[in-house]
Amino acid sequence: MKKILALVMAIMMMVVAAGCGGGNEKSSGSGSAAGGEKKITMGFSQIGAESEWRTANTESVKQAAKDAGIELQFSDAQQKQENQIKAIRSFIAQGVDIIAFVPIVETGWDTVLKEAKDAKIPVIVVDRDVKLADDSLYVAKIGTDSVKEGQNVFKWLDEYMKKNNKTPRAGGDQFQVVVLEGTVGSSVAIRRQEGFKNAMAESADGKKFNILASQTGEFTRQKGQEVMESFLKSDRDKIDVLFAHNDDMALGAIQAIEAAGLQPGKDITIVSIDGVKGIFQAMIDGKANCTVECNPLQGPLLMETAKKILKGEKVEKLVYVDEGIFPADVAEKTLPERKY
Ligand code: GYE
Repeated sequence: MKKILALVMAIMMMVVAAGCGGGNEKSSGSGSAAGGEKKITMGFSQIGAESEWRTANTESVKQAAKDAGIELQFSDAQQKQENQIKAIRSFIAQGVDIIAFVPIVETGWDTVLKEAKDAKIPVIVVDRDVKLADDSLYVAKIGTDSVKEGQNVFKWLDEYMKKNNKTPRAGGDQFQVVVLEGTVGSSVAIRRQEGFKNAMAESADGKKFNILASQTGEFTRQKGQEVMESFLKSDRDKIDVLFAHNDDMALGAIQAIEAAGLQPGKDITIVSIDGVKGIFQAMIDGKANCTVECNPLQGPLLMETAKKILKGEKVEKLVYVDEGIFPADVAEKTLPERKY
């Protein structure tokens, strides 16, 4: 009798255990509707569509949300911080589970992020940096290292000029550099410039370079072309180097340089940042010399981080995505592998 009772109990325990197992599997269905969990809603405020890079960034976020089964409320700010603030307020009012945004500029976010915190909605900063009095207003930042990108631009440039026995076009002992900067007040423009200048100041060869002019081209092809035209109007026969904070501005500038009767990539050495397909083609055509990669494919890491935060898991405060450097001589081989 005792034996039968023990057997019945053992069988019962097995049934219960199996039931629990099934239940667990269901609830760990990583937020997908099929998993029986409530679907996560993310409010995402994007800056706009100023560059090829930005388009790739937007696509990455949208695709990754789909793949992760996250409902994305996507808002395009058309290059205006006030539109981003409005979007974040509307995400709060809707009661989304989590907010992510690309800060167009560094400052001016304290109030709205405090409102998100008070509403207990976690915030992830994507791509660019924010400057806040209280860093606890966001949980994590996913992006790229703009200072390092600027440093890498200078390092590549310094070596390239030496290796190719370049001499200043207008004579003298200094290369004349013009810079097309990104959006005024954006962390990316500030830090890329800082990284470039610091590397120049620290290098033994730093004195061989002079920044002749530096102005914003707002990260767009159109503005890059216009500003390059004005640089060429005053210094056509002096400019040795163009450093563009992004590839799109370099692509616009190439047109201005050709229109001025000069050869881009030869008369003027061109180095920019991002690594979009357009600049790879320009390098293959001999019209640009190097791109320092800035990786826009941040969607998957963003979704993974969002899920961890909502599960109450600890996440890194700052994560940088991987990036490389691509001079013109590897462009042809690399272009087919480029994803953006
Ligand atoms: O380099 C530029 C874009 O914030 C890193 O913004 C990003 C920059 C990127 O529009 O092309």
